[in-house]
Amino acid sequence: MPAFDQKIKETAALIEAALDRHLPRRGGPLGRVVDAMRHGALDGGKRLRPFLVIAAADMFGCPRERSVRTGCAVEMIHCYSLIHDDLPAMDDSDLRRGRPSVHKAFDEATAILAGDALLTQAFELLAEPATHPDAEIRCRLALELARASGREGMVGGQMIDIYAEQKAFDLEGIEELQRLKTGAIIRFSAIGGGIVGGADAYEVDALRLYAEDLGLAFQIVDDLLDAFGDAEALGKPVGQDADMEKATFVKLLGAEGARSKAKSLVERAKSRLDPFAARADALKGAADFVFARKN
Ligand code: GRG
Repeated sequence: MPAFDQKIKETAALIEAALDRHLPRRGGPLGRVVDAMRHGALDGGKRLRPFLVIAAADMFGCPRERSVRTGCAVEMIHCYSLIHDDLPAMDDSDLRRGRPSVHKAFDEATAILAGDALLTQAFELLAEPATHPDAEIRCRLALELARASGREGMVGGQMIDIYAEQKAFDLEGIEELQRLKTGAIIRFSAIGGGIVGGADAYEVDALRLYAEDLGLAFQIVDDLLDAFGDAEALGKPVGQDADMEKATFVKLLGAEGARSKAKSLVERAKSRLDPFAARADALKGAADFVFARKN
């Protein structure tokens, strides 16, 4: 197995174990929402966002407990967004990560509550002193994650996306939509790792520039996978964008145009990390991984 694949698998195992600890099973009616949270958050996913957090934090010698907690917070937000996105009111998907989506395995009310509880627990995790002894750092993490997740971030992007289904979007419009919908959480992952690791303002800025290019490349590859990928490898149906007549990078640029744009964004993302020299190898590997991924 290539060294990077091994590395991201090791991080995924760390995150899986930590999420398992943060979501202890319990009995009674309350236990049902915990089971649904576990269904949505455990046992699946590449854990790319926590990988970015941990790889960025490692560059500054951050203790693993702090970066794993920050990584779990961002993964909880990501999983909440997938649970809600799969609901009949949004993308209406029965399958996620090769398994029934949460509202199929449970029911819609439980899926809404499970998403809500993951969203709120993410901020609980960041606010707890074990994330960082300095309350100002914890507050900065919560502020940045709130901005990335909410009105001017992922939620705003999702709103535009739902509206855009009836509208023709140009390249600029779709870049703006994706900067919010998927880009904002990827951006948080890199800068959050820097913040929890004690990066200075200049270093956080370099991470931000890296992640902005990476987030866009990630979305372009996502569009390519939806158009040309393998449903089994993806763990979800393909061709959904075309079925819903969505504006995508593939539709606007063609397959080759989209692929070459993703490649040049990945190369530029890596060059943003030059100031960190070899310390940034894991983040550079993540950029290549995003371009080459099959799911
Ligand atoms: C419901 C508020 C709200 C927002 C939903 C991110 C999102 C907004 C919806 C997800 C729809 C989607 C499939 C978007 C494409 C990009 C994306 C987030 C793909 C899934 O992320 P991966 O590939 O998934 O990192 P894994 O399963 O590996 O974690």
